[in-house]
Amino acid sequence: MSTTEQTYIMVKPDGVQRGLVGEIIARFEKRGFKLVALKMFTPSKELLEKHYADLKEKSFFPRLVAYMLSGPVVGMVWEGLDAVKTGRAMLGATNPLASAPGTIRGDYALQVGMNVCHGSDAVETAQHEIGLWFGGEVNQYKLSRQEWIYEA
Ligand code: IDP
Ligand code: MG
Repeated sequence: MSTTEQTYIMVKPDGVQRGLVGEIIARFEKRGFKLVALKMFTPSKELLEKHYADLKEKSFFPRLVAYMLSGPVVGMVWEGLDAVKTGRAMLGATNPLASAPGTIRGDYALQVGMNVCHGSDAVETAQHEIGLWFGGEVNQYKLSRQEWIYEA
């Protein structure tokens, strides 16, 4: 667990269409995480197949790729203490119906095939995904509010 851990968070096409980009960014900002990369993408099928390579044998894989191709997505990298696990907790469960209120999916989604937002599931996965989407290029800067978020 480190204060410079990074996670890849991506607002999916339904989240973009439903006007949830600002809301999702605001939640990570307010929690205390530092934004180090942000971009809207219209991803290729090949990129999505790489991003979801671990799921390619699943019956829902073609539908998942079609869903992710249905509009632009907004990818971002957030940095901070335990960012990967905390990001997943903020997202909620994969199935929105099993997500607690107060989580992103628990507040804004109902079905697993339309669950608004992606978050990396492990530190190594996050690094792999940041490589895929941003070529590993993230910004380095000091966040002035950091001393009001982390103990000395
Ligand atoms: P995660 O997004 O919570 O990490 P994964 O198991 O990695 O969940 O699945 C990736 C995405 O694939 C999910 O967010 C969801 O959009 C979709 N998905 C997962 N399971 C199903 C399913 O059973 N039916 C349809 N889509 C699914
Ligand atoms: Mg996953």
